[in-house]
Amino acid sequence: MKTLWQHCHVATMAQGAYSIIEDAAIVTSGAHIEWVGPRSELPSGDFAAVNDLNGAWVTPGLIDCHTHTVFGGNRSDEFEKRLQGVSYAEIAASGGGIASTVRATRVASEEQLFASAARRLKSLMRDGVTSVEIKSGYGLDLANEGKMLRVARRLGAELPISVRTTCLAAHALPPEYKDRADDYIDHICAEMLPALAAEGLVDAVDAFCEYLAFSPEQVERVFITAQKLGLPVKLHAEQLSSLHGSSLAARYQALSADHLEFMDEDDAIAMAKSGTVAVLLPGAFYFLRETQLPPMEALRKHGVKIAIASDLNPGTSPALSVRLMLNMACTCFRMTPEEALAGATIHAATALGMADTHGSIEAGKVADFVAWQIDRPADLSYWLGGDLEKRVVRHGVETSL
Ligand code: DI6
Ligand code: FE
Repeated sequence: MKTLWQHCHVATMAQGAYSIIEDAAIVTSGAHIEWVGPRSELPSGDFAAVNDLNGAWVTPGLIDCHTHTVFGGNRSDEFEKRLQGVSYAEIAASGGGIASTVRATRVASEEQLFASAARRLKSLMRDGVTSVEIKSGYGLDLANEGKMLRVARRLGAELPISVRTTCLAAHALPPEYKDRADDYIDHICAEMLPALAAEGLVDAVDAFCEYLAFSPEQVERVFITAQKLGLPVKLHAEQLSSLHGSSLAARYQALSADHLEFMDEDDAIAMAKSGTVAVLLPGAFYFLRETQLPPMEALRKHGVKIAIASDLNPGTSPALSVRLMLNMACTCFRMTPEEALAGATIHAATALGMADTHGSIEAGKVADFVAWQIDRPADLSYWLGGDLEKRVVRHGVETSL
């Protein structure tokens, strides 16, 4: 069953650039793209349906490659405190921060977590997101990390969005392990990761490498376990200080290292060598009112692929729009709209290990795309949020929310 989509321009995002085809046509066959090119070269064929896109600009479906969408409660109370001058680190040290979300997540039922996460996810989807990564990391014990990951899987099964799960058990120290971080890491490696992986709940393994979380040595033990289980790794690194977690991630061929404000040029060289994607999270930078900028010139100079994601989480980035993140990537990090869009499509797909099938509009890939009623692709990082007129196609089928 072939479907023709025409009267559009396409920013294919192949090779990480707009790679524009004007007056284009797209042929989908089932869930896949069979052909894309200038309409004048459209191969003849029988189409079960012909869709007029009314002059839209078509881009790949947006991919949000770093989120903590599943969590209990929220932390707008801490937001108010921070605005009165209390720092994120001080709030964390006094039992708030991640620990307060852990408490709220542990007491929430799977049903409650599903309902609140579905609301947030639908907000991202209304903004053109067709694939998302969702991390655990607010359960911090086997039962509750499993609960979070099952909710993430269920979101992917019940909503028209592809979900990649990441186990972030090494996000913070649970209260049961106070002052025993090494014991908690042992528990993650010996019990939690093997059990969660055996249940098929884990697509990748992440950790928070930071002075207020886990050391590079502790992270390395988690990576070694992940490797034994055949799972790819990624890392929260260099967000608040420089521990060279990004170089460590590169040594383990990590899919990505994320945040990175405090990384240096040697880290960039290591990441370029291993093909580790730099995932920048402008929402967290903005929301924490950080001033240290990620080293854009070093990343560009060494050819590190750069992705942009929402980091949707209750503490540092309550961001419900990827397009708003594209704007912030441009205004805060001085990225170009083209780099930003590549960061939420093809490079985000690479950061999730799914670039063979997703992230660009090319024959053979999955037919996930958005037809935007905009004047040019830069509009996607120009408007500050809002609801742009669009049609979203996932797996070759137009979705509605
Ligand atoms: N870095 C972040 O920005 C989030 N986690 C992390 O490792 C913050 C999570 C939170 O504050 O709840
Ligand atoms: Fe994060």
